[in-house]
Amino acid sequence: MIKSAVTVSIVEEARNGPFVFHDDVSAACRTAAELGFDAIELFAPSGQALRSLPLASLLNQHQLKLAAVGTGAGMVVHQLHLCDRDAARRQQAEKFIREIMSAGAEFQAPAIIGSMQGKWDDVVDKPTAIAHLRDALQRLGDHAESLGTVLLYEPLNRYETNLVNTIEQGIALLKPLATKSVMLLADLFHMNIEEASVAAAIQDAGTSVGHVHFVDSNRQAAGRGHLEFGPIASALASIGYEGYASAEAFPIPDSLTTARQTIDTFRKCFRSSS
Ligand code: LER
Ligand code: MN
Repeated sequence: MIKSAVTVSIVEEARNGPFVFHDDVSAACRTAAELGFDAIELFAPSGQALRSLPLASLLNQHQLKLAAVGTGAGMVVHQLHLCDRDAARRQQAEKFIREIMSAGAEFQAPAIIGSMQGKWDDVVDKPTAIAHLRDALQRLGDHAESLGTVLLYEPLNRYETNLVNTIEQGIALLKPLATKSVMLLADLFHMNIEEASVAAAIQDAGTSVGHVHFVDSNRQAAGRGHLEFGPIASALASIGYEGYASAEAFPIPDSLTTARQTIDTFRKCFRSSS
């Protein structure tokens, strides 16, 4: 059965980012639980910052799981990424990701590689960038396996990366890897920009899909834009997806309305008997 999650960011530099709740993890957990979410997804400044939260007691108190942990603070705060021209910076990026992976794994939560994948440029050409990214994903995938989790790799729309924009390109990126521990994150907002058909792309990805960012065309709560969720829900059912549909959306008009609208649409999509 598909499970629901909602994002919480405690990254100051991402205050205007597409996260439903900001800053107060305790209040976010309380509201998420009251609305009936299964889990939260956390965007934190570092592995250390994750560890310094009273996460075990909050999750336990509210009967929530940790769906996933984001690594994008490495880029947003430190401008680190896996395709940097400087090998030492690439290593720092990988170390930053590993620390978040380890902190998340204590709660069986996978880490997400989104903006940390980086871009190609006039110094690092596209084949070199793809090679750097594949090498890093191989090592990080092995690390995820050793932690008993997976790593989630997220294709992003063309305005955020020039490396991998579609699910099909994501599958091609992961195909040569000698690990099954890297899975795709299907973000419906990015897919709405890049895919000919969001539902068909999910269908084609099949069992490669490990996580879903559940959001509408305008990056607001599912139900506030023009995505057709019926075919998307059917595609997820047909591939046997049983992971999280996690709300990564702007808190427009506010966090509570966004969370409430998300869980309403989630229930219509995944819990209605008709
Ligand atoms: C960035 O646009 C995004 O979708 C995040 O999930 C990546 O970390
Ligand atoms: Mn996303």
